[in-house]
Amino acid sequence: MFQDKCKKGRERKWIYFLIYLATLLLLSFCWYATRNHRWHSWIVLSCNPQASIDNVNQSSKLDLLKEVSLQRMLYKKPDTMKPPRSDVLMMTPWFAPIVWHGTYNFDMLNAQFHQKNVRIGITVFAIKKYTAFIKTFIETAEMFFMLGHTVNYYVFTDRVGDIPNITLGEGRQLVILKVPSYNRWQEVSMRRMEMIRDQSRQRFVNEVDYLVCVDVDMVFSDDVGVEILSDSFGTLHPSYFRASRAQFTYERRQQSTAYIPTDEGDFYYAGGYFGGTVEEVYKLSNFCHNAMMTDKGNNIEAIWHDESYLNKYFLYHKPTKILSPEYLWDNNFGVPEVLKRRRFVAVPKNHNAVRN
Ligand code: 5GW
Ligand code: MN
Repeated sequence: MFQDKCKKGRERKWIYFLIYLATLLLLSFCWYATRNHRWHSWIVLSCNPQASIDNVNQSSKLDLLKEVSLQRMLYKKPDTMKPPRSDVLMMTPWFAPIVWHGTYNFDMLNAQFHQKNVRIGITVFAIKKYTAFIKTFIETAEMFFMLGHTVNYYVFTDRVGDIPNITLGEGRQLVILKVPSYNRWQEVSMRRMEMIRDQSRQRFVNEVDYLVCVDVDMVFSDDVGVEILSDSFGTLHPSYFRASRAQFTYERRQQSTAYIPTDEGDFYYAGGYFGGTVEEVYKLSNFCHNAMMTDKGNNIEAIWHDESYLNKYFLYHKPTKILSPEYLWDNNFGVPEVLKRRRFVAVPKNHNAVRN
């Protein structure tokens, strides 16, 4: 009798223990499942080479790859222990090259881009009296800008009749886009983003691979080639490339969408020179235009107009390449030692004459 009781007690203990275990298992399962774990993070596909004869006949994007390869070239070996320039920053912390003379081999880059048959669009705005700058802009671009490549000049203007006839080199053409002119000069400058965005969608995406978006009150005075091309690129502003964060003239009012706090910012990018693939320029110009419209609705306009919004964009969408001030210079600042080339230089303008 006593032994029987003991046996029953032991059995019950076992049952309790098993129930306890089952509950524990159930609870841990629930916990695991709710934590969004996937029991299986892999899938099994059958890839039997014997059975893949059918697959060979199916086309793949990779079958259409074009080979890009260099010919034999003679050049000085890169020195792992010695950077080509030690007086300037050549690479950002997010591994975007900063393009300075002497840091790249142009022949290598040019050969690669040639094989890709790259098409480049350069956008420029000549509204009202700024049509006066178009002739020298294009004439000097014909001497220095992307020589040997396919180039489309996209001239946005309100005065189509003022655009002169200029003979262009082979593979180069001029496209004139008639646009409205805004009264306020700030608006003339800012609306460029909207027009670049709209034309990127409608036209540029079908006609070119890269876009270079620049000011028109400029002349080319040295080579500007494929070394500038990348998914997205900005240019160090000639006035601020040595400046501290505190000196950057970012928008500092929190009410504006262009606001950048004083403890943020990498560089001060110039509004007059940016670019990239059509897709990236579309994203950039769309962001800037939308930010401007939001501010307009709140009766605020960023301190340096489109440039302020561009700087906000590049703070959180880091450019994949950065151009040194060689690519956007103003001779009023002299010629510092670090500047080995002046490739694109501001035309001195009589502000009163041209702005009224
Ligand atoms: C007019 C008055 C004041 C400021 C800008 C304009 C203006 C600019 C204009 O009347 N027409 C015009 O086409 N623009 C476009 O905006 C040009 O492409 C010009 O290069 C660009 C930026 O204006 P900029 O060059 O006067 O600005 P900053 O900062 O180079 O002096
Ligand atoms: Mn300008």
